[in-house]
Amino acid sequence: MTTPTKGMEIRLAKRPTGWPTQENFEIVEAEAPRPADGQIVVRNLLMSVDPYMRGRMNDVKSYAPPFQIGAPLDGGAVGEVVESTVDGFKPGDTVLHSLGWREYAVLDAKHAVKVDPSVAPLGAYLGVLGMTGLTAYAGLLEVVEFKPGDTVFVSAAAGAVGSVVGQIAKLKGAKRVIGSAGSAAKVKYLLEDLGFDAAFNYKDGPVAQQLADAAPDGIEVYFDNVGGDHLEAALAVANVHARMAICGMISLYNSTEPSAAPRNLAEMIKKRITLRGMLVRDHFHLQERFVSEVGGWLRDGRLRYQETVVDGLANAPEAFLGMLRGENTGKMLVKIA
Ligand code: NAP
Ligand code: FER
Repeated sequence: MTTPTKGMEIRLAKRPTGWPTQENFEIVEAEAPRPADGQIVVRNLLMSVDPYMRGRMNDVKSYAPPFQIGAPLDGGAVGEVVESTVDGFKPGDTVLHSLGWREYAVLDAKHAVKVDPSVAPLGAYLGVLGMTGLTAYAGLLEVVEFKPGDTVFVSAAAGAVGSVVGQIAKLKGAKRVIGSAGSAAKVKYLLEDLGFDAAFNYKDGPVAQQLADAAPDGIEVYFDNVGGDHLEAALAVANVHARMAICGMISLYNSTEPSAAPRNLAEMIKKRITLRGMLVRDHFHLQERFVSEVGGWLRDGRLRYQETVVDGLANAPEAFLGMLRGENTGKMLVKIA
């Protein structure tokens, strides 16, 4: 294929306050730069939309730099190499990289990882066998040091991270796995397809009451994807020496007011609870073990995953907003080509 000179890209048009809308994005046809020495040109096929991207729309210093107004957004993507100046990468190779939100990416080959589309479908490299899967694996095994016999509660349980957390906990001998999610269909999915022992729709009533009903003997582990009232409820039902992975707090990402909950952090003292914040980047040393173990469960059909795929780069903002609203089950992806 000849290298195109133009491609569509999604740029940040203006920064949101509260919930973002389509107005915060613009789709533009851009001139594709020529690859310099050491670079490759990639035709993107599939990209990820992730909760952390909401934080990057704000102009604040964090673990990832803010997106710049007038510049394309970026994030995980897989695509096909169409031009290469580098030994070891050739047209036709499939690569994982971090320049999504555009049709064509030009990047240093050292920032691309070759993946094999015959080993796993492309979406798996962005989800269950990629960043969100590793987050689940590392959070459960390294951050809260899961032990067989633990009762585990996970929030956003039908999402990319949560669905893997719950299944790994079951596979590794949890006494009981409890999930919360935002719809009856997701609750059914957790119970009937993913093997959770209990699940509830957090929109049906106070989380504290629903969790107390689902965890009559308390919990040893909470994997927090949501924060706020979910964290408060987990602290309330926690057993002595409970451990909590603070992975995400999506209930706060679009709020303009600080959250009132959790109002019961003093439970930490009474019960000697450990709360540990985590970033997946600190756990890349687990990559090989993770791919081997989770890959094995996938092959054996013991671990399942779902994806929600939105078609077309132009619909990427809508996919991102939909993910924030809970329209995904499993990993939310955008098919670019
Ligand atoms: P995801 O769970 O696949 O998608 C986000 C989900 O969050 C939505 O589907 C929605 O499901 C739920 N949600 C949205 N607003 C909510 C609210 N107010 N209360 C409760 N649930 C809400 O996304 P993911 O990529 O797997 O990420 C899950 C969490 O992990 C996020 O907090 C993310 O920031 C975090 N994360 C952290 C790391 C790290 O290194 N620390 C890495 C990856 C992800 P419902 O229908 O259930 O509401
Ligand atoms: C998320 C996805 C990734 C997130 C954090 C990360 C808190 C962190 C990645 C890293 O280690 O850089 O949704 O939310």
